[in-house]
Amino acid sequence: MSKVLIIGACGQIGSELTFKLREIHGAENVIASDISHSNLDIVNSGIFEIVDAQDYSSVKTCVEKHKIDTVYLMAAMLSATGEKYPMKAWDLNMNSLFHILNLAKETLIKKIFWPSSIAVFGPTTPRDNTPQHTVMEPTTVYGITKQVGERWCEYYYKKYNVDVRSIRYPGIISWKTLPGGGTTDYAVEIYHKAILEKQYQCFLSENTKLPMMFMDDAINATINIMQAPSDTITIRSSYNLAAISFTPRQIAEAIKAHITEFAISYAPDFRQEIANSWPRSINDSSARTDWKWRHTYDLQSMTKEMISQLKQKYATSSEELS
Ligand code: AKB
Repeated sequence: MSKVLIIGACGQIGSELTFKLREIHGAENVIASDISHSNLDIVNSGIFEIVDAQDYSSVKTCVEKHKIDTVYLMAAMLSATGEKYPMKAWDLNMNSLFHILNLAKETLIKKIFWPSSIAVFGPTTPRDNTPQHTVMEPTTVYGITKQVGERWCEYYYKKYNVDVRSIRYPGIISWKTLPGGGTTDYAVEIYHKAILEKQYQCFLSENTKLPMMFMDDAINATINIMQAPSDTITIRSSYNLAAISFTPRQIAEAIKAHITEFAISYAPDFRQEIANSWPRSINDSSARTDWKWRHTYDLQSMTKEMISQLKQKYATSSEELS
């Protein structure tokens, strides 16, 4: 039976991944960890450890204590926060990856999932139907760490036979846990504000098109690539992954179909430049061929689900979006 550790389990993707992995492997075989108890749903619903992803001995102690063989490294500083704290982003994103790669090199763990991002691409990359292999000159610190991380993943696979698997996540949209510090965060905030205030001021301009995905699809992709036989994983840097692409204006229109009074306004800030440097749509044919990736949600079905889940959530809690 596999013993799984999720590092960064309190975050937006880490929390939903933890719930799914507990379903698959059994709660007793899945250890959630983070640097603090910031998500009580995760902390109180299974085994939880405080782990500092930047501290090798903290990670190693947890791996040894629970006889972990598989690690999902979900801790990272995202694009917008990374521009405010460049060195912190570099340290967190790179140190945490090296610790896990080295634990696998030393055969303490067998398998790694490490997320990359569409942020590996930059302004010189073809922006539509962006190929798997293309020009990559990222201009954000986050994008640089993800691009460098991809190179190291491939290096450890080729040189030390480390079984590391990765996908380049687009913006991920979910209703359970808020994202923190990304450029695509607007596409989550907009739903909360639509329900609470019937209006939203977007920090990107109305026609800024970016690749996005509903959380359920992102979790399925993550589980699928980890369950795929090793010889089907032909890319050991990171796979392009796509579902939908839309602009702030298009998501606002989709919301208006459910909340007719909803109004959007635009006040682009420093995140606009980041978004302008990223692809508008992604070619993910390698993932679709190699490990049979398929997405389920489009903009309309995702919007329906987001609105219905958030309406229930706010009806039963006093939670408010800060
Ligand atoms: C971000 O906006 O920084 C992230 C990402 C696309 O990786 N959501």
